[in-house]
Amino acid sequence: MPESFVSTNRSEIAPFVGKHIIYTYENGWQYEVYIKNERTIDYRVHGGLVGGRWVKDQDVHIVRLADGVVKISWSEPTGTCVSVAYNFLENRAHGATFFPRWIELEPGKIVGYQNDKIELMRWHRDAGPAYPTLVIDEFAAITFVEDCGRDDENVIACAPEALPPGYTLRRNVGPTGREPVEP
Ligand code: FER
Repeated sequence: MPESFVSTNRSEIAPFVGKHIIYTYENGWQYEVYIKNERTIDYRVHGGLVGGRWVKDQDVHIVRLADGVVKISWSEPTGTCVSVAYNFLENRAHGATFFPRWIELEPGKIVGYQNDKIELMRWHRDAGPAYPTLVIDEFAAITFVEDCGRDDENVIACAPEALPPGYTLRRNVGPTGREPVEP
């Protein structure tokens, strides 16, 4: 393994593996994430700078911070780095995303299905410009949560625009985030 995952503790993060969530940042950017296993997420971007982007099999580091609170961090083939803390007790999240300058200049280059163009992404990453880094630091409200179990390739399996209308509007979290989630 090229990276160390020394913080990974399988039993501590077991409650989070399989979670599938939809959340919207206060700046309006909307994301959907499936925690596929202890090392991997799949995700789609439904709105914002890179709406239409979707990614499977992103290697991540997952750590438990407290009961119901998990932090997931990763570095992408584009050079973007992300660290997001999800609080499932209050259904809130906080993400810090560090975008290279080339993505801020031309966000369209990373839209679409990344897995078909990993080498191109690495090429852009190395071509840059990398700096100055664009830091996006935002809170988000989680509006949908379900448990899909581990390693299910069908949870995130198509482009955001191929989903049925209203897909991201289904919500099972109340307005304060603290109401019980429907079974
Ligand atoms: C998130 C914030 C940013 C997230 C993904 C990103 C999966 C990735 C951004 C990018 O690659 O452009 O909460 O969740």
